[in-house]
Amino acid sequence: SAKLSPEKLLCQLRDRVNVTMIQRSDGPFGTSEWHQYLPGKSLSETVGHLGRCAVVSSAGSLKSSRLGQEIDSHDAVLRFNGAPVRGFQDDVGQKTTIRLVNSQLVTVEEQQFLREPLYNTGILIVWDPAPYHAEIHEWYRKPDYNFFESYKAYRSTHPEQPFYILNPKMQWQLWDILQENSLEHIQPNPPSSGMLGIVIMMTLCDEVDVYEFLPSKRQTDICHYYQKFHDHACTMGAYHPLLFEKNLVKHMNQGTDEDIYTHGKVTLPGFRKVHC
Ligand code: NCC
Repeated sequence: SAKLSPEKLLCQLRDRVNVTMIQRSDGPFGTSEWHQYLPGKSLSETVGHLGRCAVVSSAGSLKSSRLGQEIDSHDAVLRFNGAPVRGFQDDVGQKTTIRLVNSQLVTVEEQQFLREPLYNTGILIVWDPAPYHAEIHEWYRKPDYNFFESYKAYRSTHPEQPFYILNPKMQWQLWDILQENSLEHIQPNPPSSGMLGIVIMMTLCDEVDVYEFLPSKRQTDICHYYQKFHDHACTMGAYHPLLFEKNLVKHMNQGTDEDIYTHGKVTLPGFRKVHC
């Protein structure tokens, strides 16, 4: 039910969604205290120019997919939250270049987050649901989860590991495009980590392969490939507008329906390759 052509939609995403990380110049982060915590280099400086990238959803349908080698053949791999690789390499690969985590994990599961070696690989990015188009000051005073202390604690113990805070502007710029391209009203909740990660990789890479965001023939109610927990809402969405995100991604897919069915794979162009 998307209204724009795939080409126009890609241009809208490229031109209206500002993927930036919190910097020292962002209002409340301009203090000398924050100065010692925020990474000095920008994300694009840290990762460099990336060619082919993979985004690996955490869906249960990755189980028994044997996609590991294919995923690892990419220049960079993005994973989400606590999604493990150890013990699951055959299905999800072992490379982790970027891990996008939500602020709930960093706060509610703080002890695990600070201790689990899983988080010590690659570049970390944390995001927090902000009020609709809120100013950065307003969000800073009232984040959805107050993850700032946990972020600082992690930075103190792992000063060499790049760890960014996603600028919350992005989530609503993306949500607006989701809403404009859907016939129904979407609940005003931010996009899922999955959708945010896809757009982050589109800004960094020439081409992005997304695995099991659109479910393959292995579609299942098992929520995650790493847990025995069943919930239909994991694939369809409850809080996040996941169904609308999936429709949008399907609409922009440059790969084949066959690739979705057999590999759960969607191919999207990086914004550098989009000509408007
Ligand atoms: O489950 P979650 O998501 O960590 O999954 C990461 C992304 O993978 C895609 N996904 C996942 C499962 C599935 N069956 N199909 C999928 O397409 C989604 O795009 C999803 O975003 C999140 O988005 O951050 C989320 O985080 C969890 C949870 O907070 C973390 O795993 C940390 O424990 C949320 N679950 C709960 O709060 C119970 C989930 O709603 C969203």
